[in-house]
Amino acid sequence: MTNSPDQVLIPLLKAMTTHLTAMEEVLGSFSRIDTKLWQRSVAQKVTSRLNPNFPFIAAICGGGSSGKSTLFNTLIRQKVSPMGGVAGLNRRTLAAIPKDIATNDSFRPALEAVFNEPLEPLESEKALTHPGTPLYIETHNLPNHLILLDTPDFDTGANYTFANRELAEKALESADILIYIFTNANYNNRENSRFMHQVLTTIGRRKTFFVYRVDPSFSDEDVKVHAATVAEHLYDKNGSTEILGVYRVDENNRVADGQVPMTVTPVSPNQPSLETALEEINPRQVRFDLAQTVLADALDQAEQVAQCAHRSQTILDIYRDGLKSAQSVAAKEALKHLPVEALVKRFAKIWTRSDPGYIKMMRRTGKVLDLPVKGIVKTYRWVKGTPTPKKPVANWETLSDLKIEANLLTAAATLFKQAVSHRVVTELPASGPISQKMRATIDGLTNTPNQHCQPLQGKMSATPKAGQLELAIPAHPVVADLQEILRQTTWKIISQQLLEQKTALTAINQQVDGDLQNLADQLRGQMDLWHRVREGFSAFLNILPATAAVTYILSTGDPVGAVGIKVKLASLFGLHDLYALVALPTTSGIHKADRQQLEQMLAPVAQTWLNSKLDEIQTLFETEITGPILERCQKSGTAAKDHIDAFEKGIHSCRNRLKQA
Ligand SMILES: Nc1nc2c(ncn2[C@@H]2O[C@H](COP(=O)(O)OP(=O)(O)O)[C@@H](O)[C@H]2O)c(=O)[nH]1
Ligand SMILES: [Mg+2]
Repeated sequence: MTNSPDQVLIPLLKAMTTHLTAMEEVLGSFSRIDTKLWQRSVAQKVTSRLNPNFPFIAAICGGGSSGKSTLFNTLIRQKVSPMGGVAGLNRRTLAAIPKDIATNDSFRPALEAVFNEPLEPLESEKALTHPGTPLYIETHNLPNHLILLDTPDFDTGANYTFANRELAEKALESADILIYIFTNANYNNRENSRFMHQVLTTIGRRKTFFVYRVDPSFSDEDVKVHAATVAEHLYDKNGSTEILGVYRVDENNRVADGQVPMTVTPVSPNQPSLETALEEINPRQVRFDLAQTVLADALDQAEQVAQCAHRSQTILDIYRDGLKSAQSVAAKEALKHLPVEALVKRFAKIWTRSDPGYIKMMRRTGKVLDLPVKGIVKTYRWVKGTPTPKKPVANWETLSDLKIEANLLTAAATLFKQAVSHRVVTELPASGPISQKMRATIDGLTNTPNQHCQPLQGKMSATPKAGQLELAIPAHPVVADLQEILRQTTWKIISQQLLEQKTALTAINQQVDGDLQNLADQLRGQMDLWHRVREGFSAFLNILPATAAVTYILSTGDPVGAVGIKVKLASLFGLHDLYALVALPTTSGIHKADRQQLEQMLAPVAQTWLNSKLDEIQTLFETEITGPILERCQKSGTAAKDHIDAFEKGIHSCRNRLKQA
């Protein structure tokens, strides 16, 4: 046994509505499509109505004083709705409900879902002249499946302030078919046609009866010609198929005086009266047609909405990557002047601790112990072209301390600015796979703007320049509140907290100590490689590792990669100077092969050291500056993705179901 369409479609559409709400909660407004209208339309025109026994709703609509209330009273054969007087008299929808339906409690929730509002009985005629929720009366004079609505004028109000428009719109949205009544004065009114066009065709196409109130001198042909014009305005080209029948009401002063009801006459031969036509409507057929067109339109729109949600989520991802990249760049800047010297000293200490006895003895003579560091400093200054200060050891320690502070704060301030800015501007090495992916994504977003989606909040670009990829990425609206909180946080507090962490940052941590120890062991283990080196070897050993480490680290100019961190051997000094530095203390003592060996051995330890420092600095930056924003990006992105996926699955399943129907 197959499920009926409602058993499948209703839960699917309900779930889609929930996911759509969640998507907008997570990502903010990402689409220009009116998603509230979408949800309302789906609820009113599809989910509430798939019950085959649900009553059929026909709404009388039209401009002010065209005779809506008079027609309503005529069709229910009761004088209930106030007629005449000033235009815009009716401020509420009045529903005439067959007694059977009105007294059947099971229809009430469904009816209220269709109106999207509670439905109260009409107590006095006056109530209709105040705006408010729809009212109803019970009647015996309508076919028992039909509910008839008298709706507020949609065109009253001066200077295009249509006071009733919203009220009318709601009432018309709830109807299965419309009975459009117009006069010779307003049948060609552009604004009225535009409004009706929108109501009838925005989501799904609804069919209409035309009632034309004319001077008795008009021929039926005149009426038909004018009706065709109206049909064309309302439905574009193939409007005639949507018109269920054209009727005329001839002007009659006795009607105006309230003495007799309207006489509604068909304009084509063999055409049933309006009452009969209404009675003969097959609600299930009309509703099925409507549900099909509504669903087809709603699913097309849903697809656009999903695309926009994807877009928004992609922009969020890219923004997060951009901010992370900016953070890496900042960490690298902060690291630029971290005390490489401390690392070198530490290595020298570890090295000498494991010296064989005879070398220890040599050291105790006091000749070489401090030499490495002094030598390095001198060499460094020599290479950089700075004069050697009188007391180098004491001075550079303090100097570099200040430098660390300055660099850390400068880098943090740069990152802070990026984090609160309406867009993040950063760069990545152009060649990596991440850069290529980012560039493709950004190009994709900027080259194919989607008119249904909210436009970007600022300029987005990926520009290759001198081996780098320059990125400009607008901040995603989901972090706006966090950016504001960050803006309110004083920089003074952030900088103080950063500086408190500084000592911990510069201290050589245990992991690096272990690495240095390993390096020392390795060097010792491979000393036979150097056995060809001359007599001065032992002295050279004191200098070599420290010098080489400094050289190596100084020469790795760009340790920061896009998302991960990588050390690359781009020389600060150039390869020539690197060798000059290594070779300087022992000009004749080291061979090319040994140098390469040395470089290979030093690379991992230098890398470990840099990585651990970069990690620490990035952690510090995240704690003090970017953490909440990055976390929001991550969480919102993941949550959005789940809802978008579920929403898209819903579209797919509904389409399958429609195909089977
Ligand atoms: N002369 C004439 N007046 C009519 C006819 N039908 C309605 N009217 C008048 O037109 C005015 C507006 O009618 P009403 O039903 O209140 O229009 P509504 O604003 O569209 O609801 C009232 O004064 C009616 O009496 C008609 O057939 N002939
Ligand atoms: Mg009226």
